[in-house]
Amino acid sequence: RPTAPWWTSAVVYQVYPRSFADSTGDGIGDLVGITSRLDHLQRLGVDVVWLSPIYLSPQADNGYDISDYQAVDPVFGTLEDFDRLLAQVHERGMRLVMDLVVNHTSDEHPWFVESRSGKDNPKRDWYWWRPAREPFTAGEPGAEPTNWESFFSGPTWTLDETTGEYYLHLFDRKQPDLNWENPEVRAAVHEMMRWWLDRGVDGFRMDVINFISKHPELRDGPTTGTGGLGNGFAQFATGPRVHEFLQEMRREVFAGRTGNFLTVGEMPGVTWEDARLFTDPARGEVDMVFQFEHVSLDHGPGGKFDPKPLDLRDLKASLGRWQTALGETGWNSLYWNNHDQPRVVSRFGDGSRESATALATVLHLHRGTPYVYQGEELGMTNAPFAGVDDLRDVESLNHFHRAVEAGQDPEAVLTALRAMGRDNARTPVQWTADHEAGFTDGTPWIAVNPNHTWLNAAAQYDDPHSVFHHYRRLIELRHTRPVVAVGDFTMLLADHPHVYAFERRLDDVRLLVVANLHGTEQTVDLAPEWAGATAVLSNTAGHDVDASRAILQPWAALVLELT
Ligand code: ISL
Repeated sequence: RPTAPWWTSAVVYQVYPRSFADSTGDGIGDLVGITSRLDHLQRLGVDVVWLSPIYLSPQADNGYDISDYQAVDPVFGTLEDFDRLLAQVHERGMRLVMDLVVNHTSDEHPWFVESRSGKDNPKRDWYWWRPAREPFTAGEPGAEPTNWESFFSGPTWTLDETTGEYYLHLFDRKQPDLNWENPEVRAAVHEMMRWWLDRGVDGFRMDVINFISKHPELRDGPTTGTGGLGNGFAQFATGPRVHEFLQEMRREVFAGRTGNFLTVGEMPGVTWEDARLFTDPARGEVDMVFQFEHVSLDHGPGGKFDPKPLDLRDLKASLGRWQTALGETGWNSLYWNNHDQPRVVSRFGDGSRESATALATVLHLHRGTPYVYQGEELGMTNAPFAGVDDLRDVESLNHFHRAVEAGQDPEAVLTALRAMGRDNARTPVQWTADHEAGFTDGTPWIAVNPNHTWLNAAAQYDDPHSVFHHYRRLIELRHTRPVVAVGDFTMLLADHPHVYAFERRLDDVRLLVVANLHGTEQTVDLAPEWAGATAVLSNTAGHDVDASRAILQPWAALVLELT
């Protein structure tokens, strides 16, 4: 067996800077705040910090709209603050990975300001400009060059009055898509990446990187969207040149550098067949994908804001398929949460400490690289948003206004946003029971969850049964047991509606993971050889393993070992 790369036994921790820790009292988290809390990460034992965007930005999408890739936004601090954070992360034996958002820029980026200034501008072709669709006149309804619906509601095209042409934006109108067909665009991105690596960063998490190659004909998609709009996915996802672009990036940016780097391709909608190509080490594209199949299983026919209950069998089928598909070649990320997803303990759990630790056990015992999203290690929950005024996210606000304009009941729209909205992940980290959860001395940009009075880091440090310590033990298990990192995976009880069970095996070492992901007691029969196994880890919910039968209290999770 070839030696596994370092990141196969690593755990990544995602920091969303706006909501992590505020050192200035302006209510917005910042780099100095992050640096002041590195003890927390070290205690948890994570290997890599992924920093969501800190670059100069109008903050239309909380920094995923960048106007200068080589400057730090003043709300987060200065480049010197960044260098100090990086040095401190390294000092503590961790690595720092930057968010690379290069499918699009901000409309306030100088590249776009130039591009929009005239049809003859040398940077015109750096973005996707198209005239109105025949026979329409620019500005008329239906004149957009394609029928595609934006991820953030409405058409993916906005008319620019200066030249009377439309520009493409898969996300908000303030996030115009770069034209990667143009070699100057690619060279500019490579140069910027080298600049950050020269500064000492350890790699990149690449935002929607499977969208950078579009089919240049830009054809209409099936009209499955809201208000007659279409789905352009087949035209912009995993386009004809995406593998070429990623191989070129690897060569241009990483060739000749020594170090332990990490590249992660965030790829909404990627298939496992394509994921295997993207992460086959022999092809030199990215180290791992970050895919969304398992967090789309509770989306109804109307999409994420039309949620339906999760069927655990679907979750097992999805995660199990990815384990098999990337078993020999390729690598996957493992996550329940990021800054775009509702909190898992509210979504697939029941809000309890037991459900948080049971879900964590299941995820962290899969093969792949686990990601912990800030606050997840505390069991932070969704937020009780009272009304639309409590929401901040551009996706949620756009959806609310369009849905209500289209005649939907505002209360019903809010109910869906409460369950699925991205702001659930973005409330401030709950450090203490004090004023604003110890996040800020001022007024936070988004309300702190009132449950911080009992759900907070300070309360958990001294409690060995806390969610925090359970995550710490799971991370330690991955570091110390090669079977967790690289062992084979076999799903068990695939048809059981409430119990998630699987086996991991490496040479003579076998681990059995059994978790009751339901609020009622469950009894399952195990293969007879497990009768003599020893428990390596369990959460606080009770269980009883007698001979080959396991009786599992609600949300009980255990890991057994056979050697
Ligand atoms: O959460 C989503 C919207 O329903 C996803 O489709 C999400 O937009 C998608 O996974 C891409 O996310 C990334 O790019 C976006 C940014 O808003 C997200 O925060 C980022 O993670 C545009 O840069």
